[in-house]
Amino acid sequence: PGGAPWWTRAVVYQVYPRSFQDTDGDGIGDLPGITRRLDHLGRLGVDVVWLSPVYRSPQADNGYDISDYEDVDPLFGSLADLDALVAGLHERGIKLVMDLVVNHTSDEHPWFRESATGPDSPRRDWYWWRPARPGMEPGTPGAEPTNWRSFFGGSAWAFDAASREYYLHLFDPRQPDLNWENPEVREAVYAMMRRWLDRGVDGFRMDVINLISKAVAPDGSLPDGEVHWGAYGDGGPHYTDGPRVHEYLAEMHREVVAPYLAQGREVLTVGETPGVTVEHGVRYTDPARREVDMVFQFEHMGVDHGVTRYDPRPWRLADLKATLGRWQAGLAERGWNALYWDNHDQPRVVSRFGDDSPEHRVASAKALAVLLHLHRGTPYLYQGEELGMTNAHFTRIEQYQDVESLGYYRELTGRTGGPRLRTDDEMLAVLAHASRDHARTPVQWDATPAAGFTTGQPWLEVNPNHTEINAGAAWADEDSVLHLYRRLVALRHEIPVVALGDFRMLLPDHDAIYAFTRALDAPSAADGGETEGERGRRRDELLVLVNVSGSRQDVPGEVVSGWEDADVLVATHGPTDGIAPDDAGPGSGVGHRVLRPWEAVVLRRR
Ligand code: ISL
Repeated sequence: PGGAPWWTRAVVYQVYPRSFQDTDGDGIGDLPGITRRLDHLGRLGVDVVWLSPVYRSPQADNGYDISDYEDVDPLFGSLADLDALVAGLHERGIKLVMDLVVNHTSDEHPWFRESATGPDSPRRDWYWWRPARPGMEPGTPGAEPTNWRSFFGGSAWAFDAASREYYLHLFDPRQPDLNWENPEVREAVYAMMRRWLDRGVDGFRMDVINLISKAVAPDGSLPDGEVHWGAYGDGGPHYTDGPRVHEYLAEMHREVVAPYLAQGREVLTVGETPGVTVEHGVRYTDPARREVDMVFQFEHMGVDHGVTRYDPRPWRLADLKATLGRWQAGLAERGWNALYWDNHDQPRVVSRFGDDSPEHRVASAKALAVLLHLHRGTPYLYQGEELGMTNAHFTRIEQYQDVESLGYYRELTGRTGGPRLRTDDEMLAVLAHASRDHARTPVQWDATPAAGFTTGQPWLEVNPNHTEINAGAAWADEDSVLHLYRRLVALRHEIPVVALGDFRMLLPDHDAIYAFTRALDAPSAADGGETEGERGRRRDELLVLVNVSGSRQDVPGEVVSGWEDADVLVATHGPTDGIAPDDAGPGSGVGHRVLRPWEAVVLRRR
């Protein structure tokens, strides 16, 4: 364990600055707001903050459309505010990881502006400009170079009337894709990254980094995708984990990260990789390949919907186990998992896989916290998750702001010219499950009218449940979701088997109990004097039992047998009841076979 990288014992906290803490009353969170709340992060004990984009941006996608990589948007403050945040974090031993959004820029970035001046521009080739489909009139329906749908609905190509060519945008038309085939583009990105590391930041979360290599033919053409629904095709197979992506990431590591590591700097790299397979996940994160430290995969985010998140379906616990288990097994020998439930793109986990009713909200948030944080990998905690914040429960389309939600709303209700696949009401019901805005409502700090987030008008409505669910109340209550998260963070720091133990899934088909073990053969260097043979016998093991349901569950006897004398490391429903049988007194040490609704128990034996 001593030799494992520092980030195997770390917990990362994601800040979405727009919704974290406002200090200037404009209703939008800012950098001084984060600095003001450092005590919250310090008490929680997290090791790293990942900051969603604060660069200059027209904010078409809340900062994921960057017009200047070198500066802070005035909306969030200044470079001096960022330096002050870094200093404040470092004083507390917390690192800062910046969001790196380089699959695309904003259409207002000078690179794109220059590229768009015409086919002769020296930067034309920095982006993906293509003529209309052969034989079709440029700018007419169906004349796009390929049939690809963008991630936000509609075509992935935008027509430029001046040059009568199209440019590729996998996301919004205001987010043109950079052409990584061009070595000048890559050099410009690497130079920018070095400047941030020189400024003192500690690494990067790399936005959609597995989409940067497109399957371009030698003649420059791109292939059509299969049409599964609606008017557009799925280009995914032609740019997800594309032909040169591993080459690019190895180059980036060599050109940017390696020299800083060689100087003794601790740098963290995490790739965001939608659609990634286990096979590629291993390749991205195998330390020997020197690409990135870990990746966010999305399979477990897919168990409750069809092809898009706007096609919700009932989910089964067995599916969640199958996917998380496969990633645990697939990256056991080589590679490393990033673990998460929430981020700024996902609905709130307590509303999604838990139960956000007053009866079960706290218990189910805790159960899901224990479940995830006892897996092997580096856990990521998204702002508000530690409070058990819930979905927004909006009822009108006007309440939504998210560019993706509104894009799908328009496409699926037939407002973009294609078929009408859903009524407005159906679409509202879908958004109530799936919108990215659920994660983006302001952090609930206290019970005052704007939840302590702002003195002004919040950019997105504050959830009315902040009168009950807020940080002030949570810190004051030892039994809160927040205090459990604080405990889970500490366990990862203190107990090597939590960070590094092997993972084994139990009861893969059970539809209510999520159970697994962790095991580590720990060297006992500290007490010294032992022979190699004795060391090998020092096995530290955990049994994790989580009731992912609102009803009592009997734990099959074979699961708890042999754990009769184990210690209780975590018990969400009280210190002893977790293992004691119903008829025994506290601490009787007899294998417990019943889990109460949403109860989670972690046992340890050595
Ligand atoms: O959320 C997803 C699957 O559940 C995917 O749609 C994917 O993660 C997402 O669209 C990619 O996200 C990242 O890049 C986008 C930006 O809008 C997101 O906020 C960012 O996290 C474009 O930069």
